[in-house]
Amino acid sequence: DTKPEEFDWKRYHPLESINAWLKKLAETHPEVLLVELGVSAQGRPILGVQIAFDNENRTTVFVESGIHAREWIAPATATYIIDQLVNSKDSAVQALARSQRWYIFPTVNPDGYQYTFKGDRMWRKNRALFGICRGVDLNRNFPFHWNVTGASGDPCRYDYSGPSAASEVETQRMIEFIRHRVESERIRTFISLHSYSQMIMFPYGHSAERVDNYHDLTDIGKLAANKIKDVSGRIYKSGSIYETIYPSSGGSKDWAHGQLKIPITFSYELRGPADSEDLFILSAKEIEPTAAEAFASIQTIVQEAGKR
Ligand code: ING
Ligand code: ZN
Repeated sequence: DTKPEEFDWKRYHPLESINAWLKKLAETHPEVLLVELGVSAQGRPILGVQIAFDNENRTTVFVESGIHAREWIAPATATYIIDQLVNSKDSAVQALARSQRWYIFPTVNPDGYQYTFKGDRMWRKNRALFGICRGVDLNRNFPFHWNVTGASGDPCRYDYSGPSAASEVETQRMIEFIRHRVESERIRTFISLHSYSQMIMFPYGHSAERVDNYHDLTDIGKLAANKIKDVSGRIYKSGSIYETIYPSSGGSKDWAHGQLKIPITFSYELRGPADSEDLFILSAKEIEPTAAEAFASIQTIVQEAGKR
């Protein structure tokens, strides 16, 4: 494990190291508050931070990552974003940090993440037990057009949607947390981080039906993808989940948009390696460039959200 003082973006860190770093950050920065979203099925705390400087007029951005255990670049990117918002010397980043309240949860599926370090590197779901198989795909478990397409009813499959909508404690805690704050703290932007495919996507996943602000989200997605091209030259595709990647239902951002009416909702598919058997295993050398391009484009999204 890595001590908080030695935490970096040159390697992937296990759950305990991430949590220790978050705690230390909260202890040493008055604008950072350690937040426990809840406790996982196996009893692990789901930790994240609130970053909030004094600002009466702010809206709130919610960032979720690690819902899929094996997508290690996602928590690495989330911790990079936290570090930038708190420690960047760039005045534009500082202004952006101050313009919002931020909730960032790097590992919303701590049991699964831990298991990818100690058991199976390619595990995706949580670790809830169903007879001979384990795990619900938490990004198929949200209660909005649950289990209508691109999800399985079989607990042995990688995309098992669960025995019922919001059956999982991790899903339930996220739902409660966001629902309680969506009005009072004006959550306007919701971002989830995944890998791999280089995409920036908005709802819906369950059907080709267009969201009410389809044109805004299309524009913002393109601006965000262009930002990445400027920063690193990488090409990210943008569009709705249904049109861009594959039909799927019960994802967190479909729920955030469709049920809670959070207007600006995007999910990222970050980089995967160009040539590897296992596209979830991205070299640690790519953490910094991947996180930097994602953060630059998230700045674009948040700025654009403020204009609409
Ligand atoms: N891809 C996502 C998945 O859950 C996705 C795509 C994102 C679907 C958001 C629905 C909502 O399958 C990966 N790589 O996990
Ligand atoms: Zn994923």
